[in-house]
Amino acid sequence: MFESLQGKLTEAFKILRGKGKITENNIQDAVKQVKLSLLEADVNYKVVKDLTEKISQRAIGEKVIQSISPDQQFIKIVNDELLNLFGDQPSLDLHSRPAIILIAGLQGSGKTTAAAKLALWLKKKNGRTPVLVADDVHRPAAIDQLEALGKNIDVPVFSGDRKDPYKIAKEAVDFSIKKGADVLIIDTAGRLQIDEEMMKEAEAITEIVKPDEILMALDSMAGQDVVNAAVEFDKRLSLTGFILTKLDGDARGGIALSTRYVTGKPIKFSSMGEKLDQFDLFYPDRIVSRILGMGDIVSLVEKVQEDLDSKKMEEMEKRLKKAQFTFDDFLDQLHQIKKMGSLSSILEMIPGAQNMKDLKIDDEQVKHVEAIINSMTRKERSNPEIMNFSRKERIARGSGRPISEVNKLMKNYDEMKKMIKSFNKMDKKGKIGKFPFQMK
Ligand SMILES: Nc1nc2c(ncn2[C@@H]2O[C@H](COP(=O)(O)OP(=O)(O)O)[C@@H](O)[C@H]2O)c(=O)[nH]1
Ligand SMILES: [Mg+2]
Repeated sequence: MFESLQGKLTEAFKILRGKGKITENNIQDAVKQVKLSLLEADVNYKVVKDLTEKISQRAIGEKVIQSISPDQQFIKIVNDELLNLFGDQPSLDLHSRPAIILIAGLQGSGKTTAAAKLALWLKKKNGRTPVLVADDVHRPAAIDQLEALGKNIDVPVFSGDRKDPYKIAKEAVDFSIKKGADVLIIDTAGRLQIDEEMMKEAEAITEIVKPDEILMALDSMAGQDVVNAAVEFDKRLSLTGFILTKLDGDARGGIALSTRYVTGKPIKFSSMGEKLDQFDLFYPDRIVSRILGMGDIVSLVEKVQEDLDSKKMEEMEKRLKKAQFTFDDFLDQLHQIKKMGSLSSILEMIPGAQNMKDLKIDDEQVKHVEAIINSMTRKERSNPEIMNFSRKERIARGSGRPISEVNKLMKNYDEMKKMIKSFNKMDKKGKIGKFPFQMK
């Protein structure tokens, strides 16, 4: 999977190989090649635009690390931004008894196969007792197919009267309760294209059984119009996520990279083969490392950056004593916070910061602040006093945040600087030894 995208991205990384450092000039060629690679892999143009803007902003803003070459540093940036695109490891909501999962999607997308694979996965990996529901009544062969798969994995299949999808869905719930099953997986009908009748049927089944999870099977080898289908299904059914299927084929990557961005809904499972156990949770880091094929380099850069982090903390302490505090420091602090978990939970742990909880700094805001600082040039970060209106305007554009937020950050920065001065004073009196966000 993703071989061709991987090959093209490697070309982009080569552009920076042998260069002394990343500069605003040489980065443009590499970013352009990344853009072309993604477009050729059928990634939605909006996704490509957003992703490459972020990559470019970060690459320009990134500090040079002597022991890492520019291409390695660039690979890490692309890696991180791809990971951001997929978001955190998604979770499943299967707490109700029985929990109900509805599988929807276009015909041939792999619904029936995925339903059986999911049943096996829940049984084997989670100790659940699933029941499969054959609710695709339009093609009798579909019911037979699910029954055969069920037999194969030793999971009961309910097909009721094999005619009325609503009645089957209703009766299936009673059936599973009687059977003592704790999870129900409903396989529904699909069409080759979005079809009003099919949507209405899926909507009505959803109304009847109120599923905990509504997952759409997405053929990762299909063309870009599948992303539009995903948007439509989500509009009508309020999906809770996707199952990416046929990842064992020569998928170009477009579907995988576009759906999360376009719908905002996570990919929860990946299905990669004809065998029923070739199915697992979707792990963003694994898929990104497949797309880049650069796992070793990514871990190398991570390691170097971690080592630098501890050195940086020491340096920071020195700078704080002198009350020098740049946006680079600000960003470092933010990264430390992100590594440690949410800001509010950290504030609770800091002596003397309890009353800061009222500040209600939410993690979303932290992300915005990070986006703004990432859009600053290196010079702006280390000399915040050079900030003027046109710089702020550019930063606002680059980070996708309103200029009022940039102004607010500048104000916060000034306050932070003042606060550090007073912390240093307190330090001398022996009251607070460390800057609030620092933990050792
Ligand atoms: N190679 C491969 N084939 C798959 C995968 N999932 C499904 N298929 C095949 O794709 C075809 C359609 O799958 P099916 O589950 O019947 O799709 P449905 O129409 O959405 O229910 C069948 O031939 C499946 O064997 C997969 O992950 N990898
Ligand atoms: Mg089917």
